Amino acid sequence: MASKNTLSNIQKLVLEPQSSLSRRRFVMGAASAMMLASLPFTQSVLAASMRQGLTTLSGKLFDLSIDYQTVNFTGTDVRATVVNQSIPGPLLRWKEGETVTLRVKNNLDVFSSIHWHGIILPAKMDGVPGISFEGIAPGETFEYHFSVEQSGTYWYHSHSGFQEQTGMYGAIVIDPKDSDPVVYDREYVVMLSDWSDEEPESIYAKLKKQSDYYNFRERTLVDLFDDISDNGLVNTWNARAMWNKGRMSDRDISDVTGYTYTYLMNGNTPEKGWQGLFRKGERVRLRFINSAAMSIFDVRIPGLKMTVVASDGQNIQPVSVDEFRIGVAETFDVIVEPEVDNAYCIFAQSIDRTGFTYGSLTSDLALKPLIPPMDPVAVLAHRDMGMNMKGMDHGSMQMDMSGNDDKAMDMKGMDHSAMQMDMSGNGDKTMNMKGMDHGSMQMDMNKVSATGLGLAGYGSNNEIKHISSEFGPQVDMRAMSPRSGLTDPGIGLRDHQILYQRKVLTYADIRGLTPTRDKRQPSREIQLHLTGNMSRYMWSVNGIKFADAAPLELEFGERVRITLVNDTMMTHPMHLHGMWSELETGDPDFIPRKHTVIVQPGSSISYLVTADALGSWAYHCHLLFHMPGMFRRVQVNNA
Ligand SMILES: [Cu+2]
Repeated sequence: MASKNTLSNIQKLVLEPQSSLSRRRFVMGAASAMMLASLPFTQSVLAASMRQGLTTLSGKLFDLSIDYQTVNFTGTDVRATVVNQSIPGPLLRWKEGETVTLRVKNNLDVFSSIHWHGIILPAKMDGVPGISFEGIAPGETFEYHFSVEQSGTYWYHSHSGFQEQTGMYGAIVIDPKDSDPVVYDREYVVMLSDWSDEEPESIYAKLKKQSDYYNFRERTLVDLFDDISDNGLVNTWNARAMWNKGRMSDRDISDVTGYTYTYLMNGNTPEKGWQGLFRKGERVRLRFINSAAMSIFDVRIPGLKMTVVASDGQNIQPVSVDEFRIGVAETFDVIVEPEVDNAYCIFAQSIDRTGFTYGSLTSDLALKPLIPPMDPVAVLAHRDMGMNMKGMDHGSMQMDMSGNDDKAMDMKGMDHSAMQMDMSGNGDKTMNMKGMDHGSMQMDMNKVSATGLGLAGYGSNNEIKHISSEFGPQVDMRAMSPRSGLTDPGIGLRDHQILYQRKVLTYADIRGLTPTRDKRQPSREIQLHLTGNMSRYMWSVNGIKFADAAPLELEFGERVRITLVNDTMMTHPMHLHGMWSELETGDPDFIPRKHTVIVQPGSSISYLVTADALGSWAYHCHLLFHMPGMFRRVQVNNA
């Protein structure tokens, strides 16, 4: 581990918090200004682009069929469920302002459905069985018909059973009605997914029986002796006792891992690798979509800076990064500008480092890219349990230091927890949160509204409350002092700036490109806790699983804040259908709109919602096997 030789770097940063922060801001600001200047609103050049494995369908009328098909990704023939005979299904290309009709024929012997993820449309076209329609019966054709009021990168997938895991997903690209503010010469969709030869029902049953079935990264006796020699017996014992008491594993990052999953890029296994061509000097737009059932990916292209230009289909102020985390169902568009002939590796490793997929962006199809090794597996720390670092004993601090994550935090674990995170080079102090001792320090106190809610754009000002339904055997953890989910690059990425000089995207970096549409203050706030009992593999919201929960009622037209508090040790990508989730990243004038928001373990995050879509909508964790429990119906009623 490199923990010792990075100490001095961390200390240096800690000593110069202000200068390093303002310098980072300056650099970012300058880069953004430059990008914007070089991005006049001119027509983008849509060069003839090659998409291996993705068939593109465009126009206004689409015939899609859902079928069983035998596929072979690993050497074994397995039955898949597919759209138009391919995995992924066809890439659908729409145009903003047009009306599309999609006739979807279900040839399975069970009900099926297609949900258009991130598309704003009438409730009955949303495609969620039991919420917005009945589902598509075997042998039936359902006709979806709606007008397309947005542009960008999206995707579609089945919302029936676990069909998504067995191949039912595809990309959607919507060309803007007017000129595209993002200029590029060539574009590719990069669709990431996870494939298993196991039936999803069998994976789920195994998790129910033994939640760590796929986790082979539990600590071993050898680790124990390493810890003791590094940290001493007492400290190690204290640290271990805490984890054991909670019956939790500090390496429990993913429920389902590379043990059963093969990670795919545009339907290609890592053995095959996907290839995209470029000519040097071109601006290449890569539209990343995470269409996995259960896998969160960390993406980078060694040797190339990525300028993130869109998040969940929505243009953002360009941010230059070396790496980003993409939660299940999120999309990010990036621009890369390779200046030399080469084969660059588009590398996507799973959050738990049990596997990866890759493709190459190459000037010559004969060239093979250098595939980098995966980064070390992260170890969960106290902060991931939403614990305040204050008042922790030295034993626990020691434990964190033995890991390969969180070093910046732990160095200062003694007091200024909020500032700590910023020192890792990814933070942004100006919008810090609740439950943190120094969060309020940076906030302009005048900006706190009379209602006590906190102003639009800045997130919640309310206290974190664990309500009575959160107590019981169905919940095995509650975050006592949840951190901000904004400034944290996430487990396993926090030290990448220091160790590898990789700038990792955080939500705090995201600003909308166009001004906030609804500038109203929220009239109320809904605090929702993401809860679970890990060892029983039970997932819920506020301790109540979907089957027992009342719907969440919104009044048509109201502006509401939703604050999500993650009381578990897993990262949950939360997806609200039908309406935008306007992430409060600290700039009320340029609030970015998302459809899926990652909530980091032991952290909280807030977004605003304008309830402008009548009817019944789904709201859930997008991890397929969390969805049965961690799900709510959202009902938007006429006032
Ligand atoms: Cu989840």
